[in-house]
Amino acid sequence: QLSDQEWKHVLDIWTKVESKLPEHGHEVIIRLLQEHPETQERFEKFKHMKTADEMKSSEKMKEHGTNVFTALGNILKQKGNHAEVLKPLAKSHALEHKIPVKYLEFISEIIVKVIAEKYPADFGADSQAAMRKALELFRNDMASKYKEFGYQD
Ligand code: BLA
Repeated sequence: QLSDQEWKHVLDIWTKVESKLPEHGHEVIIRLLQEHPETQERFEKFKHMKTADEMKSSEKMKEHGTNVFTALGNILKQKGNHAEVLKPLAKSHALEHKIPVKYLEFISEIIVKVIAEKYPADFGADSQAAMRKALELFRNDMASKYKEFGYQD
């Protein structure tokens, strides 16, 4: 779990992220698929795309990035009490999309990197560490729900 100070770091930087949430979400998805091409195979609607330019001009991908960052923001705002919000997400990711925890690690690293590039002055070492901790908590709780749903990655 995170301290009050750590949650404050997480939610303060998230306020900045929300000023351009669709753009930042879109960029994270593009970087995930570019840096870890195996993740692209999980997306029926994106797996045919060949170039980063194609991804950049895709409104559908921007929409997915928006959904992802909106969901993540809703989770972070629960400050750890996210069981209810996580359950349907863990269910779809375990049974429908089949997303290994390793891929959640990939996207977590990219989220921290992209935020650090966009907001260097507001996302110092303490804030980065707090965000990493929040994303780790999210992943751990996803992983235990995966087990409940019988998904072993
Ligand atoms: C779909 N992913 C979704 C949806 C949400 C998220 C809200 C739509 C609703 C649903 O199907 O449950 C949420 N996705 C997230 C969050 C993160 C994220 C919170 O990436 C990260 C913090 N999902 C993953 C990862 C992959 C992934 C790492 O967490 C990629 C390998 C894939 N999510 C994925 C796929 C869909 C999806 C394939 C279905 C997309 C579609 O066809 O519409």
